[in-house]
Amino acid sequence: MSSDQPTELKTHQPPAALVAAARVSGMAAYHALVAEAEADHEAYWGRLAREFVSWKTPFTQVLDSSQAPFFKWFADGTLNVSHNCLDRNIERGLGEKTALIFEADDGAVTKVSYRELLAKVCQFANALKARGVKKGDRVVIYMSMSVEGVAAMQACARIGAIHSVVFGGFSAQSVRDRVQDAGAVMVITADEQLRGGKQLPLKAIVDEAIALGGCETLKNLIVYQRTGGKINWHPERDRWLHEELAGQPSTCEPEWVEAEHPLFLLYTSGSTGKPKGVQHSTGGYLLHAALTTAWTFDLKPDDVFWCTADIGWVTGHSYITYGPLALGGTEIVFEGVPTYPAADRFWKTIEKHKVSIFYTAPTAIRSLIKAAEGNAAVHPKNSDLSSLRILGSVGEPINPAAWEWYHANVGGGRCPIVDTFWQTETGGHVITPLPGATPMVPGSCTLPFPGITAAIVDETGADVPNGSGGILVIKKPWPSMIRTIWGDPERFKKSYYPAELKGYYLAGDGAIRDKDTGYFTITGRIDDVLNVSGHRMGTMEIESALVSCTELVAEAAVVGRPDDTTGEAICAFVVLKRSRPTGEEAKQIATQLRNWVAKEIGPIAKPKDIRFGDNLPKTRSGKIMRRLLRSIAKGEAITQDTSTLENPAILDQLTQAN
Ligand code: 6R9
Repeated sequence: MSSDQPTELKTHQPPAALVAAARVSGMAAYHALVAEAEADHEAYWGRLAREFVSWKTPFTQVLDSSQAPFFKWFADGTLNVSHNCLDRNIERGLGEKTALIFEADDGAVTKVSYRELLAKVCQFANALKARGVKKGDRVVIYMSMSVEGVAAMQACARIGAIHSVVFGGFSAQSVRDRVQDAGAVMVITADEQLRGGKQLPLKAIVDEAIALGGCETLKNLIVYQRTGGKINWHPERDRWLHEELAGQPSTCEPEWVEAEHPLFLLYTSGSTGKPKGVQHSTGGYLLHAALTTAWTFDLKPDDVFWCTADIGWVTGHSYITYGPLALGGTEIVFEGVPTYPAADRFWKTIEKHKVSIFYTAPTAIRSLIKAAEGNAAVHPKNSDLSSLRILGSVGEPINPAAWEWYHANVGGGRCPIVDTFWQTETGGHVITPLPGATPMVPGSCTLPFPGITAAIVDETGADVPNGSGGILVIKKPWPSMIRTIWGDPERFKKSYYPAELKGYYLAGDGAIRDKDTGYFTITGRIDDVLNVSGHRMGTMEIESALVSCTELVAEAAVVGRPDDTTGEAICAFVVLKRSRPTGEEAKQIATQLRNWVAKEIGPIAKPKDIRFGDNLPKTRSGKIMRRLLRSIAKGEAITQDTSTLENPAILDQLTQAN
């Protein structure tokens, strides 16, 4: 994306009417907040924690750095997240307000008020307690988008159980690994999920995961009946959700937990090894989820908010299950896919529910641009999108061309786009425009959220001047930061607080700040993490999945290459145990390996390209030279120094292989 650096692009000012009414109104207000945080970091966060969160016992200390980098926020305060999201809104008079608008795959709509959602969550919480789930227990949730999925998360929060949602596209092996690592006592799933008119298995995958072994901590499996499709039943272990809920009281005293009590684990990919369980807190996490929903999305009482992410990703946690509900908002929970029944589903759904704030991923926008260019009938201009006032983007850099299209065709030229940079580990937005303040430059996530001390440094932790790229860090701790990696505090320290970076949080992305504006542009991961359609995947993870096909594969190296639609595409270079296949046979084996990876990790990890070689380019010391593989994958001429290569001839072979 070097050809479209933001400095050459025009700046878009937020519309005056929006600025006038915004929660953070104008750049002066933004700078005042930044200055307040700079003057006294703790006082600033303490003030906001009192304003945005309701505490059972007020905290007396904001930040405890005594065991850095294991920071504690608001540690002696107690609260309950589900009380903040539900009861508190009812106390404010919002009981009859719609909390969730469930838009099913087939277009059926179910509206759930705050009062109804509270009753459902309480029943669910009581059902979990009846099965022996208690504070601190881990519960894996493997469900598609549903009211029940949101309620399951809130119910865990209500009783102090720690949820770990696993995205419905992950394989049995991945489910097993997560259940095992978390030591989960329960899995909540559905019989099947509905996506794009198709019924896809969920319960059957959990059965398979358990059959793989290693899930000894698991006592119960609760199954939400979504489709009524045929499933196997293990009466000693499996329970229907509707039977568990029947007869449970619709009130449940919240479990008041300490602010540092873990709210959830969410597994995400890193540069080495298996996915790691990112652990989030209760108090600090809730504060940032609520605060960013208020300031980045300017959420107001009349808004209809729609975040299209899945609850299996952090975006679904912060901007479906927690942030909007903490503010008493009304939001869409969407079960389907953007292309069903046609590629105008997003636009028709915005029109149908008069959505005013719409938050999606660049990969979805790019594929809908393609669809609209190929078929005028699904172009957003055929839908009434006048209810929209703010648009958002998340998950990967949005290229300026997609930004401009989104702005003009979806936002009618009048809606600011908040390009929100953040990570599973950060809990909420860390660099983002504020819609009623920040002038926007397409392709740039602009400026740090007030109170987030984002900066760009070199390998020694020294600041680099604007205009020079470097490593993105966050200098001071912030309330919603990752607390640890579940069961592996050493890995937490090594991954995020490496000794050479002076105690700064290492994000894992490269970035550059504009010389004049100081605006940040993310240049991509600096580790071995790929971003495919906004999904994070470790190259090592895919490599180990490939080599675990021991019958066929001797060695594999995985790299990313740019892709117009998915951002990055997965490219695998594979050495087989047998001779190098060509033609039809190569195609067949490639298909077999793709399916293998889908089984090991999930379909999202299937390599797009698989190339076979007699060997891989290696240095004399035996290191695979991934930078050469990246050039080959991109189809670039190799200009790098190859003198340290042991086997230079392999480059020609891999370049030609397909
Ligand atoms: C929220 C989420 C995190 C990684 C992150 C970065 C990329 C996310 C971005 C962005 C550029 C943005 N990323 N948002 N890159 N601009 N607005 O996506 O969390 O799944 O943990 O991914 O995604 O590379 O490090 P997660």
